[in-house]
Amino acid sequence: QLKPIPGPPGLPIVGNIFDMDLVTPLKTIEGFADQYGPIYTLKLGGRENLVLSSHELINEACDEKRFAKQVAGGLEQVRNGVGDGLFTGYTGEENWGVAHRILIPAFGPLSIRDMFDEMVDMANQLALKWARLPTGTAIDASDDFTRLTLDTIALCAMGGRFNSFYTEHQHPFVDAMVNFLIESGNRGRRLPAMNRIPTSASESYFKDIDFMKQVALDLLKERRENPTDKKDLLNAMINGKDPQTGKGLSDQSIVNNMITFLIAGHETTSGTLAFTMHNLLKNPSTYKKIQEEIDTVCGRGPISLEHLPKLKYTAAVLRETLRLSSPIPIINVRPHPFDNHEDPILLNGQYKVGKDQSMILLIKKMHQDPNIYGQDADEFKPERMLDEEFNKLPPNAWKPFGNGVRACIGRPFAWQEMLLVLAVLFQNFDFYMADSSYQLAIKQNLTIKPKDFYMKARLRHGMT
Ligand code: MNH
Repeated sequence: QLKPIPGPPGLPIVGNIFDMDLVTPLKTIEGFADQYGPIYTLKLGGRENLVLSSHELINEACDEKRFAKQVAGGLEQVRNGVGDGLFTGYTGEENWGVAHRILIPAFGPLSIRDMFDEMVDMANQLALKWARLPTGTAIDASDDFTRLTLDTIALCAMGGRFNSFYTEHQHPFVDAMVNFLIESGNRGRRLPAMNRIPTSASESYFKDIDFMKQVALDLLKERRENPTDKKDLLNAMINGKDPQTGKGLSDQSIVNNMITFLIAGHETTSGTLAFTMHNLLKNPSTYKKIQEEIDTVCGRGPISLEHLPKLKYTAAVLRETLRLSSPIPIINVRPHPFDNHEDPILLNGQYKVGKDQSMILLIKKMHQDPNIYGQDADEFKPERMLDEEFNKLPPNAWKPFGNGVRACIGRPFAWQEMLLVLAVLFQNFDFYMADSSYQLAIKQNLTIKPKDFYMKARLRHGMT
């Protein structure tokens, strides 16, 4: 029995573009989910998308035999800058497979452990900066976490020192990247013909792309001129051969993936850290618990790799933050392009999906599905994410790192970095909201972050 799929009516040809909040499109997409329910249609960029937000439907859409990642809309526009790099490779595209197989070991837990000392270096730079601020300075959390995570990925992955903590402004890569991502999103919502009109926006868009390429090329050139046997991502890309095809990566592919790592490797991690601080400061009992755990496990000496797996509550805090504030709130799939599908393709046996239809999985909304997380689904309660509870969650109920073969390759990297940073920060500082009446607002480009969230840091004892 086919059921009709509701959705905002929109206009002929341009669809729902005028319904969208231009600054925070996520607001509109979530708002329609409240209004139209767990599946609705949204017409953008000349395509009709299905937006799914219940666990029941998203669980079905995560079946990789039937559905696969779709690179469309804003993400397809990101290809203007990073081509067939890992994040933006089309399903089945050869270069994606080659890069994936070459890079999987380089992102594995063993390689990540080797990066620990460099991660410590960066975490200490952040702590030193905050220790030296005049008492009572309001810290823009998203801003300093961006410095931290960008410098960390550049150093650990490709041996570059961006030194963002030593300049008043962010590294110029950040500006170019932010504008590039915002404009990619805008282009993805427009009709293709509109994007061919030269405008000042498109002019600076392509300038930003050239700038990011130059940053990556400089790092590549530097490495070629000063070879090391460091086991990092850049060396894996320069020297690696795909075990399946014997192929290596072209310089163009290396640059595409370097920019991909510089972007994907810092936006999400910094957003998660900023949301984490916000959630802890808004929920004082959780703040107390994380500080106690870090004091007990790490004491006042230097943090070591062995401490990290013992930080059980801290891990739960991160999981709970990723649930409520998924920095990538949406992923896109479509019926698998290489599969002979049942006809018609049905979701839940009742909703018809077109063979080429885009499906927007609203992960952040699913993370508040009361069928999974109960009536208090919108509250910050890390206890529900301690190992025992976490491991009992049904399949595909917690998806901040995406799905299947296209899930995040940087997860162990991000996890190690975030645990370490929280340990260093809570060991050394007491934190306060700069403005206790602050209400969480969100800044969106490819990812979401807290907007205008300021906090204060006071040294607890001398620096450790
Ligand atoms: Mn990451 C893919 C979330 C940290 C590099 N990442 C994804 C996806 C999500 C995601 C969701 C899937 C996107 C999609 O389906 O379109 N990533 C995160 C989060 C964090 C994160 C929440 C931190 C917290 N990611 C990192 C880090 C790096 C990285 C750190 C690099 C060092 N992520 C990637 C790459 C992909 C990806 C590369 C694409 C993988 C692929 O498709 O092959």
